[in-house]
Amino acid sequence: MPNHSIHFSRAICRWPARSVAQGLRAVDRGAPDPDLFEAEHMAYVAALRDAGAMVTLLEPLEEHPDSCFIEDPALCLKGVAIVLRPGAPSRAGEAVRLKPVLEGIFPEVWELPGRGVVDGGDILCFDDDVMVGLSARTDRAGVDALRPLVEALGYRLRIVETPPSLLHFKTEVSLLDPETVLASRKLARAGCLDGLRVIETAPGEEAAANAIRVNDRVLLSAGHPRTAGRLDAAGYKVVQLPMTQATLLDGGLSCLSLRFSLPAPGAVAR
Ligand code: CIR
Repeated sequence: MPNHSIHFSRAICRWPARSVAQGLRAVDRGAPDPDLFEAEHMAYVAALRDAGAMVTLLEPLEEHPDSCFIEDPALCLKGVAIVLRPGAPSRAGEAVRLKPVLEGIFPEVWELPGRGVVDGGDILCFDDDVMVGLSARTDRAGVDALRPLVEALGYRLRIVETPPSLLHFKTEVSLLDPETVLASRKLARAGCLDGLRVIETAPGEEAAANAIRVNDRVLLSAGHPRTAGRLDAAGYKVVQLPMTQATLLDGGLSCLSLRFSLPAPGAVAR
């Protein structure tokens, strides 16, 4: 189905644990406030529902402070959920807890073989291509193990280098439509987006690049008015959401959900 990289009928989110205040961060700019985190997360879930996705909201996992960043332990493609191996040791258990949930939703659940690591935050999916950024959380062994799985689903896999200053590849790039990405100038100039139409975030608004296209709209983190203006001028319907608390943990819009569609029962998705 064309445009399946931007059309989603379902999403899975995980309610932030109270322990989210102890979540990982590269630079400590203060701990997130669990109450405010919850409020922002509720607005995010509501926005996914408004966009037409049926959201499955999972219980919080107190023993995993970063577990609301549910994009990292799995990859959902064409009716298959692939359980990944997150690169941060403290997050390994998230994949273990997520697997049975995915088995209850997806007709097929696969596991990343081997010992390499891959975070979903490093995977940018197009209609026919999957771009994976090597990073501190995603290593060559992990991508080598992932490649045959995504190729079996009909995708080409392309490896790119995530600039070392970024946690994940998608920290500063997101899909706007199957030919267009929103990216920071740093990523746009790194060469890995050559061949794509790129809309750059406005200077000083790099965090806006962690956005998500969901059906007819782009969900964008609030407080980036010039980037919102650029998207608006390019014809995208923009919905702005507060992300002040996830940002304190190096997170953003894409990491807070797994977005996918399921084949109709009995249909072959690929
Ligand atoms: C972490 O460092 O793993 C979390 N504090 C943030 C994860 C953000 N995930 C993402 O961008 N995909």
